[in-house]
Amino acid sequence: MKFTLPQLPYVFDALEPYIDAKTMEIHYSKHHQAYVDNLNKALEEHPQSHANTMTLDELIKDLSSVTESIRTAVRNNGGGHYNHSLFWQMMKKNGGGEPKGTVAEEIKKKFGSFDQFQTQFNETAKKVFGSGWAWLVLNTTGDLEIVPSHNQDSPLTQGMHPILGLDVWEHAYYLKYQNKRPDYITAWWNVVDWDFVENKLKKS
Ligand code: MN3
Repeated sequence: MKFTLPQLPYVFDALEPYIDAKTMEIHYSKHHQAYVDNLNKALEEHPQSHANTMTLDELIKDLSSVTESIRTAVRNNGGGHYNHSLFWQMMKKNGGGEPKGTVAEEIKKKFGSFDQFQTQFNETAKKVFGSGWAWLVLNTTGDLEIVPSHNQDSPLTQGMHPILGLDVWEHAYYLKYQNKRPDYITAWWNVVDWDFVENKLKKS
């Protein structure tokens, strides 16, 4: 199976001023492309591997069944491809605000209020040491939970379903925010696509 870069659902400057056009362009067309290319390369070098017959979801869900010699490459690059493909869809121009519908109800039920949820999510995102992500997931018992992940690991590998995720790798914000990750996190809430999150929750 040959993987390809999915179309970005908006133009590079759509999320300005919160996410600048240059960062979006490099993040999508260089970083994400590299994950796709390196995933394909690892699989091509092992044409006999069962991994070549698996979908991206299957690879990430079932990393342990991937041939050991390419498991790390699939974990990092397949994870990068999977996470970024989701991340682009979790944002939109004129997004943000507070969620409605099921997501809003479930967040309130689990975290007490949207503010409390946001505070806890922000803390998790700030505390990721080095490169990684902060996620809102449906955990293995079907509850909402906020979890971090390192590098390009996906909660999917742990049997959880990511509903919303924030890339806190420096490549996601350094051009505009430099060392000020908290400012990037605060700005990012303005572009969250809660409709996508709602649909993701219903399908998970
Ligand atoms: Mn990234």
